[in-house]
Amino acid sequence: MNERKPHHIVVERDGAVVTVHLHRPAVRNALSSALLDELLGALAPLDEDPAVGCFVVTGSDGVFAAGADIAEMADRSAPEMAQEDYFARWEEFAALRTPKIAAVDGYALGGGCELAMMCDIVVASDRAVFGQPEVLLGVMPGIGGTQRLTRLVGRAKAMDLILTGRRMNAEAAERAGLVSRVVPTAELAGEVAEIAATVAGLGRAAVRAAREAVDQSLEVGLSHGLRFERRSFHALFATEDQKEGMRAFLQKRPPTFTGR
Ligand code: CO8
Repeated sequence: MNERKPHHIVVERDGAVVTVHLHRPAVRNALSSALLDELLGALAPLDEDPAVGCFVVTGSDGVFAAGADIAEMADRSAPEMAQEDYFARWEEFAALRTPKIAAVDGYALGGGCELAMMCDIVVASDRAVFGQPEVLLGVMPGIGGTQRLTRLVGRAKAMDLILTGRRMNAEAAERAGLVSRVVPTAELAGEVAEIAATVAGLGRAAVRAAREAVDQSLEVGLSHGLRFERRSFHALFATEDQKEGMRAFLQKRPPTFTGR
């Protein structure tokens, strides 16, 4: 765990919502190993904190992230990359159970696009730009691009984007199913804060179980997925929030969720 104050990210907490700004403006927020260490160092403990209900990941200075750090990788050998299992730890970010919202303004290229896809909800500004340009560097996506993008937008669009390295604007990304909402740039932070506050105000167990079940749909066949969903649904009847949510509805009052 990184004990030093992070300097590649800025972390802010507003009640139950934790926002991480990627902050390496000189290199367009390139995702280095040090940045990943800081991100996991900040978020992993908060993932266990019952008072935290949503993470927001965003960029800074009009850029989300221009991908993995090319300078860090350029001179590595294949054995070094394999030995280190370079960037395997990004899966630890994907596996955080707290819902994650990506607020994407500007470039989300390569690892930046892959990072957005590791989040549960992606909201983009109208000037956001997505792409997997790795082929232009003589490599290929390595943090989930060939897998997640294909599952999210289908083989035709994934192949087109990954084999040409072309960029896709926010509107096209929304049409393709990569992004759930596009808003004017000036409204991005406000819109995301509203979504994050909504998610964070709901029953923690229900929200976590629901996001896990949705992600199961990318992993397993329908009958297994349906069984997984049903078992998770049954288990929520062990929570006080289920009793509160349903009773509040019947008593025609707003629910007060406690996370228990
Ligand atoms: N890594 C390192 N440095 C970067 C990166 C990056 N990804 N992107 C930009 N920079 C640096 C530039 O080198 C430049 O540095 P300097 O000022 O010292 O010259 C500085 O940031 C500013 O960049 P530009 O002048 O290019 O800025 P522009 O605003 O003109 O352009 C772009 C912004 C369009 C984002 C442009 O910088 C760009 O195309 N960047 C590269 C995008 C890219 O190819 N991303 C893919 C990276 S590879 C990847 O993500 C694959 C992951 C696979 C990991 C596999 C692990 C197993």
